[in-house]
Amino acid sequence: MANEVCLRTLHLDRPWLLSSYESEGGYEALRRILTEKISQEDIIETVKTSGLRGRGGAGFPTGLKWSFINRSAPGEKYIVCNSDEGEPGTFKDRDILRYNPHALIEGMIIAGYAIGGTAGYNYIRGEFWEPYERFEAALQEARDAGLLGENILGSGFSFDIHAHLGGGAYVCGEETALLESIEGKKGQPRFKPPFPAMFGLYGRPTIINNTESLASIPDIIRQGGEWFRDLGVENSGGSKLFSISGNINNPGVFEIPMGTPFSELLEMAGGMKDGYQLKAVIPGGSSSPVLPAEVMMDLTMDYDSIAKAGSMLGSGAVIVIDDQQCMVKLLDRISYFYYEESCGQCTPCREGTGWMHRVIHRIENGQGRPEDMDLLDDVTQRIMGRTICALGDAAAMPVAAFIQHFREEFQYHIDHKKCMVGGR
Ligand code: L3W
Ligand code: SF4
Repeated sequence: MANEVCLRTLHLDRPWLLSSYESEGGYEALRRILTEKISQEDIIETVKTSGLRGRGGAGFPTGLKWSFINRSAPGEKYIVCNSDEGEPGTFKDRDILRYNPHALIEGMIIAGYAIGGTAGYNYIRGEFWEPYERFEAALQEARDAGLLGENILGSGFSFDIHAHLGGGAYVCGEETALLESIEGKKGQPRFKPPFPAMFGLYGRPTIINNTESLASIPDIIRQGGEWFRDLGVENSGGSKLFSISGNINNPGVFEIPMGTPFSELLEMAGGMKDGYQLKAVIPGGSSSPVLPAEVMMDLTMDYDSIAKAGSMLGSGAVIVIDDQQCMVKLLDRISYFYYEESCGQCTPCREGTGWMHRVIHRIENGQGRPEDMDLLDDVTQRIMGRTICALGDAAAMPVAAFIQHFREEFQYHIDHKKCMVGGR
């Protein structure tokens, strides 16, 4: 379909095969680059024009990131793909690996060519057995067809890709922890700067992009930067995968143009389940601030619209919450996740995630104390902006937002030792 980029082979029988991908224009971009000897500058410029922003959560402009690499520096330079999809609510990248792995492979080869790279690594979440096997099989198909490895299509350009199964920790999705993990070390984030573009894998210049970002590259080159940019809206180019879950009839992954109204996405997902009313939405994965229904229903699904409302588009993981849900119980679950996944390297995150979880858990269990709301406010302030990686903020932001928008539910739990919502 016209607007589909990452999922464009999905209508085919066995969409993951090389033959399926090639029937939809696959590897045309790479062939054109190598036969017409398109310059690295031109490729990076096209990616900049496309307005593609990093699909892993931060939304950093992809073309700009590629331009940070010193391409003329001698020695190894790497492309690393982050397929360690672990944010609660996010389940889009695994579908690219399962159903369109060649788009990612072609995107990684083009990225490697554009930065003068010598090899690529795809760090795949440890639990993703089926996606890992699909990706490995696709790598072999590409090698057998002369599209990957030594002297690609006789062009003189050589580039191979290695798949690496992750170690099972959420924090390994943080780009520098991921590099440590590939290097065989404990997956703990590094201080930044230096950014990976200067000091990355094995200390070499490295570009790390999300699976969806890299899988979008072939179509951007094939159909043009303007074509991709114009699918979306200002400051949010292209179409985007949204994984939508929660109290809806038809949870799943939808590829839609940036700027699509949230109300349309909700309709595509079958609307609210069992006739209950929409109460709140977490728009970009569990770390993004929750928004009340009345705010969310007026928003469009793009970076600026969600940011102006005080949240983040993040990785496009939309969690829909109906009016039967207890926000205290939900936050209890979310805060436990970040407490469990903190790597323990810095004190505000290691201690603060435990404090937040214990306080929320006792409120949920009818043992809240009158001072607990102030205590939670205080702890979130002491974490945000004071940690090595974004996990600290990711843990604190939901707590601050749940309290900001649903304070009365927390207060009711403390005052009455029970929930004000019926629950199911
Ligand atoms: C060179 C500079 N490079 C920035 C690069 C940097 C990175 C990218 C963005 O966090 C977010 C987080 C989660 N020279 C540079 C530079 N870069 N300045 O640009 O950097 P940053 O630090 O803004 O973000 P990050 O560390 O990549 C990611 C949020 O995403 N999130 C996470 C979702 C998790 C998943 C998942 O499990 N798949 O998506 C959701 O919202 O909270 O804010 O490459 O090196 N001057
Ligand atoms: Fe580790 Fe948390 Fe510090 Fe990140 S913020 S380095 S996860 S302790």
